[in-house]
Amino acid sequence: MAISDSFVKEILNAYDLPGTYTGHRVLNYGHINDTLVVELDEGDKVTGYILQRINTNVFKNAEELMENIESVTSFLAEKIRNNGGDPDRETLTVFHTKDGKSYHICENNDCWRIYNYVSHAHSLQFIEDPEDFRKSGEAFGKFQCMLSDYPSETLHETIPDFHNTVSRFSALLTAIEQNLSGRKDNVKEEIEFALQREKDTHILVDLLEKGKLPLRVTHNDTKLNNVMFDDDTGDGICVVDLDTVMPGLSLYDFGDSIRFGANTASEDEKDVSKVSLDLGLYEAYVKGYLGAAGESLTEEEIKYLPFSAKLMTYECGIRFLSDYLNGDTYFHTDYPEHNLVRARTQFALVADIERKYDEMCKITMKYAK
Ligand code: GN1
Ligand code: MG
Repeated sequence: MAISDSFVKEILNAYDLPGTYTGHRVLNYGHINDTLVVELDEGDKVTGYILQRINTNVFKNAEELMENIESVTSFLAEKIRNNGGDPDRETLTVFHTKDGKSYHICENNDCWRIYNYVSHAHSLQFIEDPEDFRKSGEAFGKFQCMLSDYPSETLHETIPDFHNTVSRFSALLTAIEQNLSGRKDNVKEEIEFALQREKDTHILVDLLEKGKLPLRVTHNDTKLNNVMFDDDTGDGICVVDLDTVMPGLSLYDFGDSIRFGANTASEDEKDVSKVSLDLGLYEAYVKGYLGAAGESLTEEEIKYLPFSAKLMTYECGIRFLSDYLNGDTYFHTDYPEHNLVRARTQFALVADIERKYDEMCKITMKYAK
């Protein structure tokens, strides 16, 4: 994504931020939105801001999306303030345009928003030290707790059925049936792998329907790179990427974190023999997450933690596979087989989780109180 300075200036012009624009850099980690850090020179200091293009193909209603984010971040800011924390570093803040809007629509119809840039902090794409993963578990556990009394009925469902694995499975069946990309014959093995596990897709959805798992306000996209770590302490200080904060299951958040962070390979590793579930990392996350959120979780939720890791990995795999079959219309891709490579890593991880499942259950119970 190349964005010209004049384009950035056009967006900044809609806002009333102090200082003179001196340049920007691209942050290219997400698969959905485009993100830049822009710098404004205020004379005695330079302030960074996050400038982000909302993917309106994925988030159809920017108004509702931003309403959710503004109200969740104000709620969090107040809690952080009351706890003696610093809301400028511990949560996102949405800046308003000169005419009071939470996003700006450019002449070309692009939709952009501006957030504070969390300074003296960094994100991680890969875990090297298990302690970092424990801290990320702690950050998401705390996030979950802080939102436990948020009135969930006031939130819009920014993407309906986002983690409904039964719907995701039926979307896969449609993608196979339609074969819009004509690639179906390349992925017979992957399709077979996905179809064999259909029964898993009903488990959490059924428990929720029967009232055996509580509906909470959850993040729903708890990838490692959605936590900002303090440069000095290494603590996970701020949870970002709040587009999918909606009512959901705590298990979606736990499972998705494991899927991404406890994999010994990256999400788009081409050599699937490098993919495996690192039990040490699994343990580190369980420890951090249960340490921060444990009290608020039910026995049933804790019992399904290992399963959620398998299910969220499977779900992500079938989403990548569906997008590959549909002709790469959803996730950003860097090369034609990118979604297939991603689907393969997810399925390899599912297979490894199946092998290590009993061990994962034992580890989980060790930290359950
Ligand atoms: C997308 O934007 P990003 O990269 O944080 C996706 C997640 C997937 C993830 C896979 C709104 O997240 O659901 O798990 O890619 N977000 C959306 O890496 O679909
Ligand atoms: Mg995201």
